[in-house]
Amino acid sequence: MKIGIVCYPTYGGSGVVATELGKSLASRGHQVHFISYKQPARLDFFSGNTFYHEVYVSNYPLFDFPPYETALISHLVDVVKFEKLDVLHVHYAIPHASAAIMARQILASEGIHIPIITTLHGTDITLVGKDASFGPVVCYSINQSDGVTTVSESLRRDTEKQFNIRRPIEAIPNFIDLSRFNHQPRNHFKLAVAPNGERLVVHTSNFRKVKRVDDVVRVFAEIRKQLPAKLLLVGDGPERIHIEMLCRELDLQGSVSFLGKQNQIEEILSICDLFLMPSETESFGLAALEAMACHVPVISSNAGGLPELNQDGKTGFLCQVGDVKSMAEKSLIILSDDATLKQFKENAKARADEFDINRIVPMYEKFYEEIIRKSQKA
Ligand code: GMT
Repeated sequence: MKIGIVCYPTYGGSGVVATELGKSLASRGHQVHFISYKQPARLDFFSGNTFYHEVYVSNYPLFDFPPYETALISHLVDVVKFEKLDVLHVHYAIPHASAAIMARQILASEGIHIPIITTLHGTDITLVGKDASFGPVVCYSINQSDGVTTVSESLRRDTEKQFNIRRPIEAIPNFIDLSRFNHQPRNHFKLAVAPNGERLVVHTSNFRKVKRVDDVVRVFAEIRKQLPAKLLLVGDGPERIHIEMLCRELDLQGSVSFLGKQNQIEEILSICDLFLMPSETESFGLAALEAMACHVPVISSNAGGLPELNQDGKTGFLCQVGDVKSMAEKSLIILSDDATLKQFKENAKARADEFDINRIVPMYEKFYEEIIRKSQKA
C-alpha cells in the first residue's frame, strides 16, 4: 500500500504514535509518506520505503496568522496526486482531519479518489474539542472521514458523548516497540543518580496543566518522608517553572532532578522503580506504557483510558484524580520491600508485552484494507 501519514512533528504522543506506526508499516513493505511542517522527532532513519514531505507556509505581511491549513491542503493534494497514494491517515483532528477532507474534495473534482482515516488521540477531543470555536469543524471532520479510530475505548465513548457522531469508530490502542524498550539497566548510571540505593521515582511529560505535575511532586514528598528516594522529572513545558518553585517550597531540591527533554528515554526508565502519572485526563497514557515496557510499575489516576492499561493492584494502582494521599500510600506499598517491587515490575512488563507493536500495527493494516475496499464500493 502507499500510505500518507499526516502528523505533528513534536515529541508529543500523537506525533510519536504516528511516526512509529509509519516506520513499522514501512518495514512491513508499505510505502509511507510523512507530511508535516517539520521532520517528525522520531523519524530518525530513512529506508527505501519512507519519504518526508515538508509543508512550507509562505510569509506575507498581510498574514497575521500564517495560513498553515491552506498550505497543508495544497500539499496533500500534490502528494496524493503525484505519489498515487492509496490512503491518507491523519493523526489529531485539528487541523489535520479538516485539511484532509478539503483535499479529498479538491482531488474528487479532478476524478481522483482518496479515502481519509482520522485517528483521534485525546486532547483533540477532550480539551480542544470542548472549545466551542473548534467544535463544528471537529465534528464534521469526524463524520466525513472514511474511517475513524481512537486510541482507547474511553476516548471512543468520550467522542460519541461530546459530538453528534453518525458513524462507527474503532478503538485501536497505542503500542510499543519492545525491541527498543528492553534496555538493560546501566548500573553505573543508577549509582550516579541514587548513590545510596534510593528508590527511583520518575515522571515524563510535556509539563502541561493536564499532567498535574504538582501532584507528582506532592506524592513524592510523602514517599520521601517514609523511605530514601529520588525523583527524576523528564520533559519540559509551561508548568516547569511553577514545579521548580514547588520543589523549593517543599525543600526537595536535593532529591529532585529536572532532566529536560530526553531522546533515549528507555535508558532513564530502565533504572527506575516507579512511574507517576496523576493526569487530569489521559486518553491512553503512552508514557506509562513506555515505563511498563521497562519493568516500571505505575501509580496513575483513573482518568480516561488509563484503566485500560494500568491494572489496579497488579501493574500498579489507580487512584482518583487529585488524591495525593492515596497515591502516596499506594506508592509505598510497591516500594517498601524488594519482593513486592519485583512482582509489580514483572507484572508491568508482562502487561506492556500485550501492546507489542507487532500485534497492533496489523490492526491498522486490516483497517486500511477495509476502509479502502468500502470507499471504492461507495
Ligand atoms: O499527552 C499529551 O499532552 C500529548 C498528547 C498528544 O496529543 O500528542 O497525547 C495524547 O495522545 C497520546 C498518543 O495517542 C496518548 O497516549 C495520550 O494519552 C494523549 N494525551 C492525553 O489524552 C492528555
